[in-house]
Amino acid sequence: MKKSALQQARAAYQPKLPIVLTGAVKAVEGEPTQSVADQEDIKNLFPNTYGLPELKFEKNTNPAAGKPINVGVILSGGQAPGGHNVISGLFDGIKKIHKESKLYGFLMGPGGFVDHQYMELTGSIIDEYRNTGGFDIIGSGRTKLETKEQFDKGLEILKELNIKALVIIGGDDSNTNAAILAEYYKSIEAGVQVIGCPKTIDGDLKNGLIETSFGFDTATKVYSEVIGNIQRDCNSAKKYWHFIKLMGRSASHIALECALQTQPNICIVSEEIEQKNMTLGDIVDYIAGVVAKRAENGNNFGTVLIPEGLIEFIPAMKKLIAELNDLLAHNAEEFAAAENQRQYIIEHLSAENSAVYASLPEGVARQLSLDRDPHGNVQVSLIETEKLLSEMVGRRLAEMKEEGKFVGKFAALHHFFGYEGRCADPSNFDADYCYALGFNAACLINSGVTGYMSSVRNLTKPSVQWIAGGIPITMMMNMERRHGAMKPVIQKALVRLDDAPFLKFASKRDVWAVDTCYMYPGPIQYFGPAEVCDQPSMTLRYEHQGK
Ligand code: FBP
Repeated sequence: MKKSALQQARAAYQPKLPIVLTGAVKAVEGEPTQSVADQEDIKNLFPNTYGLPELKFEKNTNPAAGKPINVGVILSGGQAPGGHNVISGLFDGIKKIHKESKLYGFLMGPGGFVDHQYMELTGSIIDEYRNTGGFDIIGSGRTKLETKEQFDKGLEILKELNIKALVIIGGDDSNTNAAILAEYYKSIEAGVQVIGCPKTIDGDLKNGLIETSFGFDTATKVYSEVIGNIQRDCNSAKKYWHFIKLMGRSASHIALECALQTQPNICIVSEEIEQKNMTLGDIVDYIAGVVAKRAENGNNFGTVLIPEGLIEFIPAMKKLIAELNDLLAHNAEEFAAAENQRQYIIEHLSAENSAVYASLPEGVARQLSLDRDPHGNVQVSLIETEKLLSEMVGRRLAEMKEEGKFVGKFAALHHFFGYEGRCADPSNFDADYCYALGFNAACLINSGVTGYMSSVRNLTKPSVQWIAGGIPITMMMNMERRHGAMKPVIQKALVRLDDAPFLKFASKRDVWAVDTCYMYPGPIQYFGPAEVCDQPSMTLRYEHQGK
């Protein structure tokens, strides 16, 4: 395959490992752990893997000789920059344990595991993909692993290939699957370890010991570059308001990080909308107010960042979606057969939710009733919130004009940034972090544990100083309603309004709204001074400063 000059130079990049992982390691046990909530329920559901201790790797001066081990790997869910480096780190890690070790990749996500679609990942294949973006080495998918039949079917191929450990690289839902699989294999003494790795550009799979999920750093840098470019265009032409929706199914971490990097006029944070019990009308009034204020100063241009998940956080919409999820889960066939599906929903919802649903524009209403993803989530990336908001703002401004409260012009353009950043070549941060997560997963396998997530932390320090270990996945779990029933799932980490990144944004936004304070971060740099190339996300930096 022909490679660009940058691809060739990146292929030669050697990710930097935490110093502790460069030699032999031993796992040192910390305190036993508890789940974040619903301890009794989680304990009962995970009798074999609940309450395990945190692990931290330390130098081992007297290591035992390693034995060859066969390992399987699955990429699960949405793409995130750095997945290939997790796999190359894992490959190098198991080869370091013993050069006869083998790595098998299951194709197109968990589905490939169940259907026995796989390939052996050899050194020459791995070398083609080092430091590259994408998940194309083996592909990814969203099949949910949840039934005993799937687990048993998967076990057949693990036995056939003599695979003793399976690494699942995924987000909260996929790591929930990893925990359930680990518990099941332990309960039947299958002799297979299951290890998870924290992946998702959304940045919502984190806690004290998982400081960030991989891919967030690169994706937000890509989006911030483009937002910066739009802002420069906007400040040059001075005639458009740009409504920019940013990916992130639920939490607003991506929008917030991009706001910190680019200083737009407006950034909506879904978690704040929920906490302040705001309506769609309140959000529209706020945006229209800023547009009018800027117009008074002759500035008929600006930028608005909108998190993808906003709709689900507007309290009235949240209630509606919860009831809609149950309605559709329990009446799937009847709904599918209904002649007028909108009418069917209006007739079957409670009066309050029915009124909200009926008031929605046709397009949004239809999108809310479309198929859920395999984990039961509304596919928010299909809902065009950026257009919905700008249309409503346009209408509000027309009213304000009649009342003499708006004197300017309003012309809106729309953008949605998501897929543009998910497969970018990983930043140096993600290249190092992902390689370390994969290599560390091999160390967890070598320690014999199961039901753990690879944990690499101290991430605002140079990568050689990072701390490596593992945390029991059950520690991150609680009970939530999914597909109409209570299920154990990893708790999503939403933006905290009392945490440093949001507080920083909140302290600046009024000035950014009225004045034009745009920042232009420019493209990701891979070679050059550390302050240009190796800075972690602002979210991570503020979170660490805040501690
Ligand atoms: P993961 O949670 O699987 O990492 O995926 C996140 C995400 O990129 C969301 O930001 C987005 O809403 C969704 O995937 C889009 O899904 P799809 O790739 O199936 O279109």
